[in-house]
Amino acid sequence: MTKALNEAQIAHYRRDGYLFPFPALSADELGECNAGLARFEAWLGKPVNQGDFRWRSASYVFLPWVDALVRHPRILDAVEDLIGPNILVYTATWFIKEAQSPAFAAWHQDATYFGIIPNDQHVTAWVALTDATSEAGCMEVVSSQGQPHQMRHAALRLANSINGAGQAISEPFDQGGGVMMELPAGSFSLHHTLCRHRSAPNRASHRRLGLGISYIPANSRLSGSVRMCARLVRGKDTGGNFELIPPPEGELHPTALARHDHVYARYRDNYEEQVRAHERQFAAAD
Ligand SMILES: O=C(O)CCC(=O)C(=O)O
Repeated sequence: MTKALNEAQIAHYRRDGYLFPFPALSADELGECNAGLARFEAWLGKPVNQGDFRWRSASYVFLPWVDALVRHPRILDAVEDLIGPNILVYTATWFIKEAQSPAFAAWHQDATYFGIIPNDQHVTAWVALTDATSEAGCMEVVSSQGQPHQMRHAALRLANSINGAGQAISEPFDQGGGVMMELPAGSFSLHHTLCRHRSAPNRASHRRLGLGISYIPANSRLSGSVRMCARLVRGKDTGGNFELIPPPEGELHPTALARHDHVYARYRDNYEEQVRAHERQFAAAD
C-alpha cells in the first residue's frame, strides 16, 4: 500500500515530535468548512472562541462537516503511518484567534491532562482553515531531540489562553531552536503528544482558524476512572476501552446535541481527574 509519509518523515516525527505542512482540503472542501463554521457561529450567536468552552470541544458529535473533516482520508492516511490502521478520535478542539487578538497558548505538552495509555501514541493533526502564519500566531514547536518525556505543568488558568486549563510547563527547558509551524489554509501539521509547543497572539488582520484533532490507536486506554467517548474513524475498535459514538443525525440535531452534553461531561470529568493525577505524580517526585 502507498504510504502518505516516507521513511524520512516518519523518522523526523519520531525524533523531533512534529511534521508539517501537508495539503489536505480542496478549495471546495475549505469553502464548505468555512461556511459550516459561519453557520455554527450564527447558531451560537457568537464566535466559537467566546463563551462556554464546551462548544470548542468535540463538535464532530453534532456537525456532520466536522465529522467529515476528522475522517478526511488525507489526514487519516498520514496518521495511520504513525499510529497504525485502527484509529479513534479522542477529541477535536477549535483553536481560534480573532484578528489582532491577545489569545495565545503557553508552552505545554498535550499528554499532560489526558491520561492516555500508552502515552506516546497520541498524535494531533492541526488543520488550518485560514492561513496560520507567524504573524497570525501559528504554533511554535521545539524538537524532542529523540527523548520525548513528560514535563511538569501547572494549570494556571492564564488569561487569554486558548487552552482550557491555561496550562503551562513549569520547569525550565531549552527553548532555543523553536520552529514556527506555518500552515496555508487547508493544510495540516502533526504533533506528538509529548511535543512542547506554544503560540503567540494574532497580530494579523485575519482570524486564525484551526481545529486540533486528537487521534489515538484503537487499543489505547485511559489511566483514570472515567470511561471516555471516542469516534472510530478507521479500522476496528481493537481495545473496546471507549464508548463509541455514532455519526451525527444531522447538523445541530437535538439527539446529537444531547449526546455532545454527555461526551463533553465525560471529557471534563477525565480532564479534572488527570489534572489532580499530574499534580500528585510530580508532588511525589519532589
Ligand atoms: O492553536 C494553538 O495555537 C495551540 C494548539 C494546541 O495547543 C494544540 O493543538 O495542541
